[in-house]
Amino acid sequence: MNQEIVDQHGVPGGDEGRVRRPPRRRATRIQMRGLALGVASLLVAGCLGVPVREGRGRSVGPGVEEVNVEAVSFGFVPNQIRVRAGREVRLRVRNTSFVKHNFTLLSPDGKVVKEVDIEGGGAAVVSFRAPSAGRYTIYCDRFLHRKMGMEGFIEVR
Ligand SMILES: [Cu+2]
Repeated sequence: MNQEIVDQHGVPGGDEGRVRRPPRRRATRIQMRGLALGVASLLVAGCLGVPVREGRGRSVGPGVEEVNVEAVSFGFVPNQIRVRAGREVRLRVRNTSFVKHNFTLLSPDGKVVKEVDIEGGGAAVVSFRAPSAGRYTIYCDRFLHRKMGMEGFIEVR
């Protein structure tokens, strides 16, 4: 009630904050709508997280390749990893965010090879043997994380 009177009559010396409130609300609503549309289109495109970041296994011993992977909200860095076939691949995954993430590795035929939860600030070593060429999938299985960008692949060749 009090606010309406101030708005209608523009009482001098009235509460400035109250007088200006309606336009500010409208602006916020428009911004929110823009944000929602942006998020929706990114979800459709499936690329709300980090951009493409390429990585390569580096040799750390006979037949062993290692890759450092960072789990962030929401993505893996790198998220397109290349390793050589016939090696043991060691992924050192560090979760540098404050929330729990997960690292799931699927073989080229879609079977779960490894699956591990990593607490915020934690780390895990995910090792697997990649006998032949093919594309392995990596993603985080936490609710909606994959949709928000936590996915990528490991190309064995
Ligand atoms: Cu996650």
